[in-house]
Amino acid sequence: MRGFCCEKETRVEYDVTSVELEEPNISAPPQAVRIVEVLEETDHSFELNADLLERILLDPKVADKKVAVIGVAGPCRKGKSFLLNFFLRYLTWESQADKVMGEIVLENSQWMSPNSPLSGFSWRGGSERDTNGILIWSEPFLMKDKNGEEIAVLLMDTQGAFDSQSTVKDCATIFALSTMISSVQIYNLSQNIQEDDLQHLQLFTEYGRLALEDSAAKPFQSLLFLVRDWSFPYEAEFGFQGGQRVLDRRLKVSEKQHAELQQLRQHIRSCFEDIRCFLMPHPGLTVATNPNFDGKLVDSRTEFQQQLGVLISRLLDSHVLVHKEINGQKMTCRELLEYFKVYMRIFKGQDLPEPKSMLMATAEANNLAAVASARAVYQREMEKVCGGDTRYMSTNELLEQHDRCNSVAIQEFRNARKMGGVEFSLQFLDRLESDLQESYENYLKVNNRKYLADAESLGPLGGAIQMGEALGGNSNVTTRKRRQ
Ligand SMILES: Nc1nc2c(ncn2[C@@H]2O[C@H](COP(=O)(O)OP(=O)(O)OP(=O)(O)O)[C@@H](O)[C@H]2O)c(=O)[nH]1
Ligand SMILES: [Mg+2]
Repeated sequence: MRGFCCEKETRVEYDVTSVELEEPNISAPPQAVRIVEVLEETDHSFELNADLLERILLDPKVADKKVAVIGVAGPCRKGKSFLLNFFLRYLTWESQADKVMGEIVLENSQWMSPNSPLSGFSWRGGSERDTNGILIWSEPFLMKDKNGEEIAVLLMDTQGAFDSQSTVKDCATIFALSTMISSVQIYNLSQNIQEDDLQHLQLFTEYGRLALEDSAAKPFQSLLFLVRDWSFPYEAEFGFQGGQRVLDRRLKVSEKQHAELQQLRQHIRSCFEDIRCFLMPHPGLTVATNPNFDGKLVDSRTEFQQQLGVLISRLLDSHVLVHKEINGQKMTCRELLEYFKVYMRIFKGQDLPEPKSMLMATAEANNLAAVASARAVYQREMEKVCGGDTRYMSTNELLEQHDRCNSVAIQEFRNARKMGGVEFSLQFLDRLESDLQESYENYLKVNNRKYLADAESLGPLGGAIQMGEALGGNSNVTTRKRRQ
């Protein structure tokens, strides 16, 4: 693994800025650029800044090089952009080292530069979300992979999930896109891996999987659970090893578990080729709470600095760097661009179902269940009086029976305990009414067929009498308009 010497630290200026420009000109310094924007002011649609992405990925320096994409995603306000800036630092140092120092082995820790304020991807303290959409660093870094081939490394930052301005669809789309584009997706979590974290991962990856063509292969590549502020090193030590133990426990499937829990775990395992976990210590109160903290590592706990060094130098180690692959093919930057455009088109289109919050999904499910049992009540009651085995009855009589059974069924629906509130329920009531009307029309047809069959069995005279009755009494053998 390559290291860096102190000389470098004084000579090399970080060529980074925290400004996110939409349209950098050719000579602008490298910077974080927003390639996917969520139009929150209007309809929450997604816009790809294709020109910008083309300029980055079709740059002749990288266009036909294989690519690795490191993406960070997860709940908002948990230090994602902050972390990514250290990746940026590492890569900046390494690319400078290549230029200036050639193959000289340098001290590893110098890229951490304890007294430099942290810049690059926009980050900040406070409770309000910061990152919007998806950003990448405008200059891919060139590294050599284990075979000595040059590979372009892209860093990708994403909007945090579950902030107060994003819909479930926004969160699912951002997370899914990031999972589909990354070769290593970092799932950044705070304190622990909890069941709800796994449920969200399931929801988001399932959404991504829907957007992909069916294929036998696992759809996504490497997933790293990154647990920040891990406070139980006496149970599992910081780093990859302790992380693996926690992960094994969380993803363990046992027969004693409820089927739902087993399924969730199987789903996650089936989505990724490789799943790891890293436990990070707490960085100290200055990092977590001081509004004037500007990102200097010297203000963080030594333990945190050490583990940051371990994590980043391991993930970006050229011997283990994960190439971006799609269907088993290693992607070049040029190819990745095309995939990006296709994925965006899918997410912008109308084909994908709307992902829902857990409450909405549950409320919808139990409203639908209430519709189904009310419909069953209607059928049961109607079958008793005008089912296939019963005799023909006049249309008025049938209508009366329908009105009676309809009321019983509607009452059944109203009495059922349902989640989601009254307003939400109304659309299901509407649906029930239209289902019942449809059923009534079927009963009416069956009844009319009985009438014809009876008429035939009575012969020409009886038939004429019955026809006369029907025409005189109730010739209106038609359907009634649905009442509002
Ligand atoms: N407790 C804790 N705080 C951290 C850690 N790393 C960074 N922070 C702080 O977390 C705050 C938010 O950092 P950001 O990088 O902007 O967080 P983010 O996840 O990108 O936030 P959004 O873009 O809004 O989703 C900053 O005050 C950081 O100093 C960590 O490991 N633990
Ligand atoms: Mg951020």
